[in-house]
Amino acid sequence: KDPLPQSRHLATEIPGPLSTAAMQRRKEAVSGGLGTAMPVIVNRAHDAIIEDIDGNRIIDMGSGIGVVNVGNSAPRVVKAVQEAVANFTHTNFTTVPYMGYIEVCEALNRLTPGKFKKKSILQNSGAEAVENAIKIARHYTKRSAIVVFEHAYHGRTNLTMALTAKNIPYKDGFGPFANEIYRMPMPYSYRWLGNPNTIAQDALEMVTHKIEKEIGAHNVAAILIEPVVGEGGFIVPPVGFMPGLQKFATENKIVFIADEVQSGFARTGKMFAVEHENMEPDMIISAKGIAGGMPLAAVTARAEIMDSSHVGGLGGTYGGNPVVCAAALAVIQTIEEEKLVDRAAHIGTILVDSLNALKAKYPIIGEVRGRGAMVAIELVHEGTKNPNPEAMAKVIKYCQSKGVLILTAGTYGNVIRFLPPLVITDELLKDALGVLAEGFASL
Ligand code: PLZ
Repeated sequence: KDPLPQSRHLATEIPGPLSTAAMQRRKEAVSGGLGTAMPVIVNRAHDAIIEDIDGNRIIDMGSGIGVVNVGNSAPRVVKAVQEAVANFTHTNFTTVPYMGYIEVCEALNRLTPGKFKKKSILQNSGAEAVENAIKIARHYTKRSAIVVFEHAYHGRTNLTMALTAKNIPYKDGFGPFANEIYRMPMPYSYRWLGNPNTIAQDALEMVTHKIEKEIGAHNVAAILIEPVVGEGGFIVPPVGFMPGLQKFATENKIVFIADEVQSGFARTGKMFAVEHENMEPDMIISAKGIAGGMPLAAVTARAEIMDSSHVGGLGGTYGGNPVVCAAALAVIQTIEEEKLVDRAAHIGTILVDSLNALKAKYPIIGEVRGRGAMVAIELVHEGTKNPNPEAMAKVIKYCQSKGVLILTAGTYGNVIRFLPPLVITDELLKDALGVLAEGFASL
């Protein structure tokens, strides 16, 4: 098969006639509860280019929501999956174990920060891993309260909906929700009303005071936080906040859990985003980037926490399926051999420089923020901080019409987020940013 050229190409209008016809079939056959970011049908995708069925080549600035960090159909992943599936498709790890599962756990225990003995468990989705993390922390501490934050996203299952902050679209009408979940203020620097110079300390005092007075620290099983808040709009907690929180957790025998589903696996210019503050969480949740698009998620924690459940207390039919484990091992090899952690930092520099130049020109860009190749801009009305989702929608639509796929985010629906595959060439990245600049000029 011809390799897919890593360049943008418009063969038709976007969406083209074949995609438009297929989207009509989708409308008839598929639940209306699912959204569509870009109404084209993919034919194939390699590295940072998605080719649709009309022959358009689209630059992928979203990586399938931060999943194909190693690129779409990365060669090592394709080979590993093909070999694994030809060997055996499934036994269930708790029925007849296999080496791939063990090796992925060994790799996670090695790659996650923390100079203590760790163990892991594998699941199918980020939400399922978050559910397991909470189960394990509750079992270990024999406590029930869970502390989460404003703007958080942790999934769409019943428990993880309760952990997630935003009502529309994630929760509305889907309750009742699980109890014993307590939501705390998130120090969102751009929108913080207090003293900008003492946000981390002030927020820490506020949160720990609330935990002590409103819940009782001795009732708290876990504090769950995204080291870079993902769906909520790429909010980076101010430096010092998370380490302070973890110190409080440790003092009170609370399990400190980092949800690195979106921020992990090389995305932020570190293997895990907590490494930016030299943190060693008790527990880390991985998914998305871990297996190059194959469904895999994991919980990694201190061995004593992971071993506290009784035998048979944890499990699942597919979790850590052999084919998916082979993909994960190939992803880890790719990240290490292609030095994608450094590459993420490099991409981040290009993104931030280019977006800051745009911000200087267009006052509706209120803030440029993020870590590594996890960067966003927040759009506001000129001279205010009032969210500007209309401008966001127009810019995104313009980019799509020119063959650039860019994702959105944010509690106020006004954040444009950049999560390109880490193998994207500088040339392709700059082309996409050029189209984005045209999008702002077109407003
Ligand atoms: N934790 C931090 O970002 C998934 C959601 C897409 P799953 N984010 C993308 C959508 O609209 O459904 C996510 C996340 C963080 C957990 C999850 C959940 O991961 O694999 O989607 O279950």
